[in-house]
Amino acid sequence: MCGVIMLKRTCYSDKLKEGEEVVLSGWVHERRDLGGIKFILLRDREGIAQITAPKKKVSEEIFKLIDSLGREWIISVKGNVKSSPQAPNGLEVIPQEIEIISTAEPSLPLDPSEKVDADIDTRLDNRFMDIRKPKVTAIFKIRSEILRAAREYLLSQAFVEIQTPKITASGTEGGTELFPISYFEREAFLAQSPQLYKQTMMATGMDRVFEMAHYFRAEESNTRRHLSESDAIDIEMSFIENEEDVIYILENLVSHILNCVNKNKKNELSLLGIEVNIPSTPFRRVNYDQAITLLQEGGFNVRYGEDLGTETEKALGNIVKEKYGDDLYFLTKYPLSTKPFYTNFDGEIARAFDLDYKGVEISSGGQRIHNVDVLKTRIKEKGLPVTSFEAYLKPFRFGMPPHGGFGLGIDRLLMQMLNLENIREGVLFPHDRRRLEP
Ligand code: AMO
Repeated sequence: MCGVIMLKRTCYSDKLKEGEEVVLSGWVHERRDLGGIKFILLRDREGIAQITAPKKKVSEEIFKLIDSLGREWIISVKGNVKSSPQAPNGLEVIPQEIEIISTAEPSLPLDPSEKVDADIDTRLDNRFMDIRKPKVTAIFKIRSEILRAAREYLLSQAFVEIQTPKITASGTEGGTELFPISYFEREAFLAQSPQLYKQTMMATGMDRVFEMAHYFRAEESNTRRHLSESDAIDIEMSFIENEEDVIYILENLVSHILNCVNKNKKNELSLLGIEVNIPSTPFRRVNYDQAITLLQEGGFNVRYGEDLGTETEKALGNIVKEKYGDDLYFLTKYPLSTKPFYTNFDGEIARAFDLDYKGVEISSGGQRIHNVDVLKTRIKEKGLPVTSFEAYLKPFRFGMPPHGGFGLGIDRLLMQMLNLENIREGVLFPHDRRRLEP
């Protein structure tokens, strides 16, 4: 009868123990027929198990049923675990019962056994099947560990997890990359970042907050590191002396994340052939002037006052790696003109920073302006309408402590940690200018 499972899974494929009776459930990864002996490679979330059916040891019914199985059918297998030096992990299952749970059409949209490569568009068009590949599953298990480790660290530092609206009345990060939506009789926007809300939280006395945030940005260009929807770990903290207090949290957060991934996701890293270099803290600081000098000395045509573009960032990453051996470094003391209106400053220098990982910006943050008059002036100087920031400005009039924070892009951190060619590889269902489905 449809929907009733007779054999209930007892364990995943990585938990087999010799002599035990088990039920495994998963996808038919491969099937081999050597005449007197048949094999099924059964894949589940944790790996691949070999089901071995010697004609002499299994029932005739099972021996025949194996012939009918197609690739990517879902089956459950009840059987005994035996040692077998040729099998994965040295163990195999001799089947007593096999239940067919679901069939699959014979012509697969891509090859989940990873023998035939597919281009990124084919992979993303068929993401449900792409994620069946053990290496792709490994990426998302590592992603989950990043989030777990981040929460662990931030909670240990007295941060409180919050959630803020994703439909907003105004932009925060420059106004050019907003998605307008129709909101009853008014125009509204999808949130580019929790920036204004997390700052508002500093006026509530909550002191230290973080959000696993979702950003919406109408990125015009179709690059390997930009998405229309992305995720970030956003924090905001009060009573700071300057941006160094924020940098301290960020470097220790990233260091904790890398350590946890290294310790807790060994199998996934080894499947992907990745070794994560654990940086020592404090991370290197490269100030903006030094960065420009290093780039100019390296023959790059950059001028003081410019924000660094993708190519110059990458070049700087190579220079820093070569000169100092560092993958992770802060870029500090940017010219104020390159930073958003809420950034605090000393003269023309912003109290802001970026964190770069192997030549890609993975985070930016800084100390914010907490004086309401200065803030209004900066909004005007940036050519933004003060009227649309009234709700944001109000808390600044009734007791706002000095504060700062950062946004750490999870997709970019994962991409750089695992040397992924494209940010989309580390996102379940990436959306960009061209892609809205799946
Ligand atoms: P920023 O705009 O630099 O700063 O964003 C912070 C980090 O988020 C990631 N990121 C993205 N990742 C993929 N695709 C995108 N389109 C995208 N946009 C941003 C990057 C980036 O470093 N409010 C500030 C943060 C703060 O100061 O607290 C902000 O949003 O890794």
